[in-house]
Amino acid sequence: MSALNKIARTLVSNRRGILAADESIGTMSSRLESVGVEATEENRRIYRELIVTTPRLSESVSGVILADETFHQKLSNGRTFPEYLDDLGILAGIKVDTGAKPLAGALEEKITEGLDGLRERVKEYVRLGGTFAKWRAVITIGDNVPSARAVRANVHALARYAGLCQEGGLVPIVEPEVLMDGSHSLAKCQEVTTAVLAELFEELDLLQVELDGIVLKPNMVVAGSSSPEQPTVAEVASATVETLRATVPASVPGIAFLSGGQKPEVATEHLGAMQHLDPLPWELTYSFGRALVGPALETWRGEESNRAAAQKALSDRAVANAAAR
Ligand code: 5MM
Repeated sequence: MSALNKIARTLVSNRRGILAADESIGTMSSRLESVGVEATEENRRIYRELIVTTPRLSESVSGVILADETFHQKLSNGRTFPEYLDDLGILAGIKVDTGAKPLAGALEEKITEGLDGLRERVKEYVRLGGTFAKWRAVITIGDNVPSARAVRANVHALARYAGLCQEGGLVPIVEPEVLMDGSHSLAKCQEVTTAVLAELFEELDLLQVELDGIVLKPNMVVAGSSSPEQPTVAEVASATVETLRATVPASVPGIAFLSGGQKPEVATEHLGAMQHLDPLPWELTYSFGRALVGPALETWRGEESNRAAAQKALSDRAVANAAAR
C-alpha cells in the first residue's frame, strides 16, 4: 500500500469522515458576523479552537481541513492546529486553492485559482504537518451553463492540483461542486454531475494522477434549492449512487460528500440511505462544512458560556453522520 493510499484510506474508513473548517477569511468573517461576533483574526482562532477541542471528536472525524490562516495559528495550549490534531489522531488538511474567480469570457461562471507556487506551498505544508489537501471547483447550473469551457478549465485545474499534491506527498481531496442554487430538477443535476465527473476522471487519467491516492468530494445529486419539486431521500440516494457508479473508478478509495447548503439532518439522511445501496466499490462518507459546524456556530454566538453547548451541537452532528455510515 502506498503512503498516499494509506492516508486516503485513513480519511474515509472506520465510519469516520472529514470536517471542513477551511472557510476563507472572507467566508469565515461573514459567518461570524451573522451570529454577532466581530470578524477578527483572534475570533476566527477562538472559534476554530472551539471546533477542534470538541470532546471525542476523533471518534467520528478522521481529518480536519484548515485554511492557511488557521494552519499557522496556535491553540491556547501553545500547540499549532496541525500538531494538536495529530495529538488527537486526526489528520490535518489544508485548503490550497485561492478561491473561485470569474472565468474570462464567461463572467457568470467561475474558475478556481491557486496553481502558481503550489509545488513550494505543498512542501511547506508537509513540513508543518499537513497530510492532505483540498481544492474546490464550482460549477453552476443555469440558462446555458455550465459551459463546456468552464467545465474543462475547472477539471484541468483540479487535475494539475492533484498531481502537484501527490508529487509532494499530500493526498488531494478533489472537489468538483455542482451548486444546488437554482430551480433545476434532480434529473438536470444528475446530467451535469455525470458530465463533470466523467470529464474529471478523463483529465485525472491524462495527468497521471494515482486514483488510489485521492479522495473525491462531490455534491450529492439533488434538485435545485428553489425547485418546486423536491425529491425524496430515497430518490436522492439512488440518483447519487447511480451517478457515481457510472463515473467513479473502483480504485478511488473513498467518496466524501460536501453538504452544499442542505439542512444538516437532511444531508445525514441522504448519507445514511446511500449505504444500503450495495454493492458500493468505495467508502461513502462525509466532508461536510456547514452541515457539521452550522448548529455549533449558531449556538456559540461568541459567548464563552455557550461553549460546551456549541461543542455538543457539533458532536451530535458528527456522531449522527458516523452512525449514518
Ligand atoms: C468550509 O468551506 C469551504 C471553503 O469555502 P470558501 O473557500 O468559499 O470560503 C468549502 O470549500 C467547503 O469545504 C465545501 O463547500 C463543503 O462545505 P459544505 O458546507 O458545502 O458542506
